[in-house]
Amino acid sequence: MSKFNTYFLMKPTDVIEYVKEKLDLFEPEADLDCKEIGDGNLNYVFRVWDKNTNQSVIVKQAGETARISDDFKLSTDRNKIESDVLQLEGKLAPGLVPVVYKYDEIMNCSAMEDLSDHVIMRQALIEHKKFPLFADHVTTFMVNTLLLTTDVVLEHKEKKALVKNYINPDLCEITEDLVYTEPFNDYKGRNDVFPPNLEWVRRELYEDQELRLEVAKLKFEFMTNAQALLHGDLHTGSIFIKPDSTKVIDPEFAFYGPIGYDVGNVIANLIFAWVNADATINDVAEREDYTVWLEKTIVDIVNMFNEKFLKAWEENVSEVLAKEEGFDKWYLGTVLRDTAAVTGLELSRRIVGLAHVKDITSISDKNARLRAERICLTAAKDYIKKRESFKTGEDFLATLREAVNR
Ligand code: SR1
Ligand code: MG
Repeated sequence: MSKFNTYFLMKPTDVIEYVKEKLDLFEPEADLDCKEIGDGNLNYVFRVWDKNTNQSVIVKQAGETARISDDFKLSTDRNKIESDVLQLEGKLAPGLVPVVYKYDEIMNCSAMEDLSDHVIMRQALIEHKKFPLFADHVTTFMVNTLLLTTDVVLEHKEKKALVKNYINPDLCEITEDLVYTEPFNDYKGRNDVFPPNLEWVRRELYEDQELRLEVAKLKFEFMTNAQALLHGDLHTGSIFIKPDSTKVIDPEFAFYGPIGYDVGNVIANLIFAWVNADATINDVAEREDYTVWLEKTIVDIVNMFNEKFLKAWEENVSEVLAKEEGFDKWYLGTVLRDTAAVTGLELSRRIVGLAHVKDITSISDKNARLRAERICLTAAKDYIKKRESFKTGEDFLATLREAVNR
């Protein structure tokens, strides 16, 4: 009887056996090796390769708790959500996600295309690499996967069936707590603030009553606005990249929520790259060159998103009332408002909350890190409080610039 008929958390040697028994990918004479390469907060990621041919595959397995902390008990079927969503996204945005070969509902694992010729975008940005096609690729991904899963495009019963299918309560609870609640109200005592910034964070976030009220409104919008099938965790650690190719991975947080949640995550994580470059590149010309590229990328993403969204709207909308003149621009306006708010939420939670980003934590000089954190948090407050005023890429950049100069 196969040992893979009952769930257990695999080690690399088990994964080699698993691949031989369950996947029809390698020749019988293949000499397989395996390494666990995951660096995310939740799952285990194994790379398996044939030492003779270098042919390879990724096996990703979900454990019963989060890798980052046993505090989070999570349903292991998040891996099913991930592989189903990757397959749907592959149809909506061809070439922009990895190919899934198999999902195994007993072992709660999936096998997918190995993207080892790409690199994780967060690390590449920390190494100051540029990706001129990223803005184009990521905006195509977002417009296609988001607008095309809304009920302005889909037949309403089909959309409602998707909402039901992608109800994802465990992972939504993580986002509700870690993104919306705890950075502004540390009621679980899980926040992890850089000690020299503690007093500033207490005054500027925890004690800002106006900010807390706005975030409360946003949390309930996040929980109730079933607008589109989100990726749900679209930060630069969820993107594999090389100069001519972008692949979005890890949609295990997918559920029906506000479109701006994905777009805001992308913008915030480019701002993390910006403050990292500002803090760590000593040569003035080099620093200017890299930060200007990041600024242009932020501006391009918002502006390209706007253009592609309106074009895709014209080509795909089926709902009769959505064709009323002016409704497209009104709807896009609400998406940009939510994008600004989420930019601010993601900037806050990655600095104050439990799950940090390396762009900030790798800044070794204390004062430089303090400055980087305060730029992000100062901008974050404006993105949240003034969210109605963001329409263009230039608007998003202006708020970052103001925070730098304050
Ligand atoms: C307990 S999980 C913490 C964070 O890691 C994931 O990548 C999500 O961003 C989540 O909020
Ligand atoms: Mg992830």
